Parts: sequence; structure tokens; C-alpha cells
Amino acid sequence: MSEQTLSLIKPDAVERNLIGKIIQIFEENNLIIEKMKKIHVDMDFAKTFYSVHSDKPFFNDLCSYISSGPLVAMVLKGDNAVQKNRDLMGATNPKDAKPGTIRNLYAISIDKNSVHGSDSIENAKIEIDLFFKD
Ligand code: IDP
Ligand code: MG
Repeated sequence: MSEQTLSLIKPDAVERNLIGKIIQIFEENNLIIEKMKKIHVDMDFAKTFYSVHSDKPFFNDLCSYISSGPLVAMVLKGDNAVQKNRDLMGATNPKDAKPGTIRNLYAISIDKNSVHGSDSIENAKIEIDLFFKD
């Protein structure tokens, strides 16, 4: 069934000119880029976006990092898009990410791990609204 999910190319990947290489992986795997924009979010927006992690010890660093430079936000569309994007991303820690996944290929560390992807259809709707409600 066709779904939508939110993908972010995080500041560490944008900074290293990896936008094209990452988008190519989505397109080669039949995910359609429905919407896309490059933005630099502020700390308040970051705290809202990552509010589910507000009790984690790394919350402040996470919000500082995601607001440290421009990112690319996309709505990806396709069959099973939420899980497909998660599979293409690989594990949160690049050391655990399977060969060929985006994080295996491009991530620097568990915090600078190059991409975000919604983890459920419900959260995808919330995250898409947050980034693209205008
Ligand atoms: P996900 O991005 O694979 O969905 P989450 O558990 O939702 O992973 O965590 C959100 C983000 O928080 C991760 O992508 C990563 O950047 C950061 N993060 C997660 N765990 C840690 C940690 O143990 N130390 C530092 N940063 C972390
Ligand atoms: Mg997550």
C-alpha cells in the first residue's frame, strides 16, 4: 500500500555534499520524492521535532546538532515507504548498519548519522505536518 514518510538528510551529510548520493538511493528503490526543501531549523523547532527524546541524556546535543546547519527535508512516497526508508537507512549506530545502507556508507557516528526517517505511519504524519504544513 502506498504510504508517505518523512526523510531528513542531516547537517553532517549536507555539509559533505552527499544530498545527491542519498537521494539516488531512494529513487533507485522506487521511493518518489513528493516534496523537498533545504532549511536550517532553530533550536525551538528541533526540541519540538525530537520531543519524544526529551528525557534522554543526549537530547540537548541532538537538538543542537540538528539545528547546527542546513538539512534537507523530504516527503517520500511509495509502497511500504516507512519501513522501506528505515531499511535503506540502516541501524541508528553506523557500526551496526548493514553493508550498502545509507548509514553504513555515509554516517560518521551514532550522533552524526546522516539521515532521519519516521518510525511509523502515525509519526510520519506528525513529522510531515511539522516540516511541510505551510
Ligand atoms: P533513529 O534515528 O534510528 O530513529 P532514534 O533512537 O530515534 O534513532 O534516535 C534519534 C537520533 O538520536 C538518532 O538518529 C541519533 O542521531 C541520536 N541518538 C540516538 N541514540 C544516541 C546515543 O546513544 N548517543 C547520541 N545520540 C544518539
Ligand atoms: Mg527515531
